[in-house]
Amino acid sequence: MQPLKLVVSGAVGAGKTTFIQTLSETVVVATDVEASEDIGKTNTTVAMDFGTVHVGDDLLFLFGTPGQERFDFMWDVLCDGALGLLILVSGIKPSDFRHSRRILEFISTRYSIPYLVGVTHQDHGHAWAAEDIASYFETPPEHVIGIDATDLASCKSALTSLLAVIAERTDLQSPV
Ligand SMILES: Nc1nc2c(ncn2[C@@H]2O[C@H](COP(=O)(O)OP(=O)(O)OP(=O)(O)O)[C@@H](O)[C@H]2O)c(=O)[nH]1
Ligand SMILES: [Mg+2]
Repeated sequence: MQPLKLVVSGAVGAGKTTFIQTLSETVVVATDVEASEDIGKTNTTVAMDFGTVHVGDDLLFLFGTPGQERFDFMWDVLCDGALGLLILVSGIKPSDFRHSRRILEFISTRYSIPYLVGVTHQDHGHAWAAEDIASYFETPPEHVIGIDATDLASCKSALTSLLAVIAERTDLQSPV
């Protein structure tokens, strides 16, 4: 069976690399290097992350994009043929919400693929909740989920929700 390709995107530090590292059953191919400018953390992804995970009999390929805008050209490379998109937003970085919303609008329009928004850092007491981000992004609340990207059960739950969104969209597009 063909592996299913999913893309994980979002702003710098949203938790893309962490999410893929938490879920992957194989050693993650990561391209993190020391950031050459002040982005609020030491390392950043410059090309992609790649990991794999099974859900039932399905093999999923997880591709993570870089967060910095200067690497936006990687989106075309990584989103080609993708079945679904997970946009991660850090729930403790409200200063990034506007940029994250732009990423969601740009990427979902350009590639027209089903998406789920994951609000990370839910293990921090003061993180923004999924329903608040849904309202800010003007996105149906069922398409936004809170995540702790360091926790396997939480990442699996997000993956299951994304697969449900993909299945829902596929059903809608199937000829009757
Ligand atoms: N506690 C906690 N830490 C998180 C969570 N998500 C990410 N982090 C931490 O946040 C930092 C940044 O996470 P990364 O996974 O590198 O973020 P990224 O989106 O890949 O960032 P770029 O590649 O620079 O765009 C790391 O120290 C992670 O451990 C979360 O849900 N909970
Ligand atoms: Mg990264």
